[in-house]
Amino acid sequence: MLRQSLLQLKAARSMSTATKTSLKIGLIPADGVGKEVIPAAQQAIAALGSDIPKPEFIPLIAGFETFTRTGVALPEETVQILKEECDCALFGSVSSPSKKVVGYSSPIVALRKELDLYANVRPVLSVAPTPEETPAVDLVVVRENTECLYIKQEQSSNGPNGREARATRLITERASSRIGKMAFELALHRPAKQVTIIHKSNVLSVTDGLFRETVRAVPLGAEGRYDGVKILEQLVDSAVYKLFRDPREFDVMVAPNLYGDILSDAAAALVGSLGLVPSVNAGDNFVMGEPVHGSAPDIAGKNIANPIASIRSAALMLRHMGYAKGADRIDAAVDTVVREGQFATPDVGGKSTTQEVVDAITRLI
Ligand code: GGG
Repeated sequence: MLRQSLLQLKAARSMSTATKTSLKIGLIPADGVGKEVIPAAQQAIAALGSDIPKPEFIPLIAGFETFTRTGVALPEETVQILKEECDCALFGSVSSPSKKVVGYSSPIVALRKELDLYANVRPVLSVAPTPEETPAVDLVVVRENTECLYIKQEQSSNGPNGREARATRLITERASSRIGKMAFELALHRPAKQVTIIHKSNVLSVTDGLFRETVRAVPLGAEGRYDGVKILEQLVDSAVYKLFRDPREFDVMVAPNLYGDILSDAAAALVGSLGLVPSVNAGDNFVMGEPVHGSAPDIAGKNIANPIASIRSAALMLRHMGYAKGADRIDAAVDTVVREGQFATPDVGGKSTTQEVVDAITRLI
């Protein structure tokens, strides 16, 4: 089944799920529409009944609003509870200001680091008219999550041309190798079995060159494990062009942090809305579901945000932990609601509220 091939990393994980009697899920809605879509995902998980251990939801705070209230964007207590008490988590969306605010730093970037969630796995899949039909878009962006320009080492100074600003871009062998492995593992379980390395090493030959070389070397040290996986590479700019011309050329796309962020938002346009695209932030010991969309302040609080990206992120998180049956039930319910089209939020051309869509999905679960 297509859905099952999306994310089957559990074999490579140490997380033992078989004996759990409860599942502690940290909920961090953060800012804007996060406050509406995370409760939606909670409602979908709660509807699963005995297909997963009894869920226990732990509300946690982070975000720009938390910063304006408390002076801290990611309270230590949130990190501590996630590390010590939670089995997994769901994060909503954050509204970091575009201008520097003294003392503020993005809590999602920090969380990914704190929990060593080194991979952001973003499947982009169009809903087929019937389960048997081949979807027009079925790809996964595997985004490195801990380095690149997102290490946030920026400086400004005055120079002969006025103010100057510089940012350090970090690419390491370790991070490139482990994200490469994640991409190859995913590809192994997908029908097309193809990894495309996204880079710009014709210009950035040192940083992107290292990323490209290291990912390419992953199968060499894997004792034939990835022999059936085809490796391609594509410069990031032409990858975007190809993505829009013929998304079927891509299966698993593995990219440094910034390219992966941009590519996955772009790919979302191919399936109708950012409001449909889920992700998980995954490490070796923890997984956190997160819709790809941001906090959408223009529609926040209006009960019209699309809850599907969050609900699918919950399914992806459960699948990653080995709860395939629960994940399948959520995905099947979402597929039916999307296909039938009776309940749809305005971003995908409908008139329904967030709650109406969640209720329709939950009824089917
Ligand atoms: N759920 C994805 C999300 O919140 N996107 C916006 C984002 O990544 N913002 C980064 C930030 O505000 O720090």
